[in-house]
Amino acid sequence: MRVICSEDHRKHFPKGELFGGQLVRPFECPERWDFIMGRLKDRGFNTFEAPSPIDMTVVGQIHDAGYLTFLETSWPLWAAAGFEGEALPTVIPARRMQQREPDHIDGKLGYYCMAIETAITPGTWDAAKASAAIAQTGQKIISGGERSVFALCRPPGHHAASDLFGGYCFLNNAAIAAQGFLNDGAERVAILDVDFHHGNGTQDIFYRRNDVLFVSLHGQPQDAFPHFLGYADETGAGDGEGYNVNFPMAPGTPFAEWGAALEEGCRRIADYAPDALVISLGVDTYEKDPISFFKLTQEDFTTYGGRIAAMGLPTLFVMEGGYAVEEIGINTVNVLTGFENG
Ligand code: Q9C
Ligand code: ZN
Repeated sequence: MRVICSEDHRKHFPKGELFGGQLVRPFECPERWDFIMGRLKDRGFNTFEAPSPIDMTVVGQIHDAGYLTFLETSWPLWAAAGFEGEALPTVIPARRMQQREPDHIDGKLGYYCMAIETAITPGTWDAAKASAAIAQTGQKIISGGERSVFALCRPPGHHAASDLFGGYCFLNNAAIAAQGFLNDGAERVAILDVDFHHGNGTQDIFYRRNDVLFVSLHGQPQDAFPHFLGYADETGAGDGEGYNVNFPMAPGTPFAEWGAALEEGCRRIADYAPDALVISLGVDTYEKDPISFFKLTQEDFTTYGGRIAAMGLPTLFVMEGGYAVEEIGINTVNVLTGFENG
C-alpha cells in the first residue's frame, strides 16, 4: 500500500491542551506520526510519497469561507492582540446568545470552536493544509485506479465541521477526500469512521446529503467526547435521511460487541454500493488508550482490517486519533496489513 506523508505536520505542536483543569502536554503530539512511520518501515511498507499542492477549491466545498479566513488569520490576530500564550478559546456562543462573528480574536475563537482544549499556534494553519493535501493526494491516486492508499494525516480532521475546529481538528481531511471522489466521477462515497470518538464534523457536513453515507462507531455521547452529537437516532435529514448511521457504545465495550457493530455498518455500506470508501482511521479504540474506553487488542485491529477489505471497495485510509503513542504504530499498521492480507 502506498503511503502519503509529510514532515509539515511538525509545524503544529501546541505546548498545552486544556485537560482536567490543567494545561497538559497534548495527547495529539508529533511522536504519534514517528511511531506510525517507524512501524510502517518495519513491516515492509516502502512507498512513501509527498502530497501534491492542495486544491483549495475542494476545501471550499467542505468548509465555510469565513471559517477558512479565520484559520488563516487567527494566529496573527492573536499575536497582534498582545497575548503571550497559545491561542485557546474561552467564551462560546451558548444557548440564547448571538451567533454573530465578533471582531476580537477572543470572540472569533469561541465563535468557530466546538471544544476548547485545542490550541492554535503559528504553524497550525500550514500543518492543517498539509494534512488535508495528504488526504486529497491519496484520493486522487485511488480515483486514478489504485485499490488502497494510506493518508498519514496529522493533525486529524473528523471533529472539524464546515465552520468549527476542536478535538484536535481543523480541516476535515476525510470529508475533503470524499468530496474529491465525487468531483472526480464517483456517484456515491461511504465514510466509515472507526475512531473512538464520534465524527461529529463529518456527520454534520454530509447530514443533508445522500451522495455520502456516513457510518460511525464510537463511545456513546452520554460518556464520551464530543458529548453533543453521535446518538443512534441521528439518521440524516432532508435528502440525507437514512444516510447517517451511528453506533454509540458503552464504556468497556470489547471487540465482540464492537465487531458486531462493524459488521452491521459494513452491511449498510455494501447495500449503498459506493464507488469509493474513506476510512476515518483512529486507533483510540485500543484497550490502553489514555483518553478512551473501548477494549480492542492489537490483534483485533488486524481482524477488522480484513473485514474492511472484504467489502472489495477502493479504500482510502485517513489517519485520525490514537493516543497510546508507543503502540499507535502497531495498531495502525495492523489495520493496514489486515486489509492487505484480507
Ligand atoms: N476527557 C480525536 O481523536 N478531549 N480527537 C477529550 C476526554 C478531546 C479526540 C477529553 C479528544 C479529542 C481526533
Ligand atoms: Zn478519537
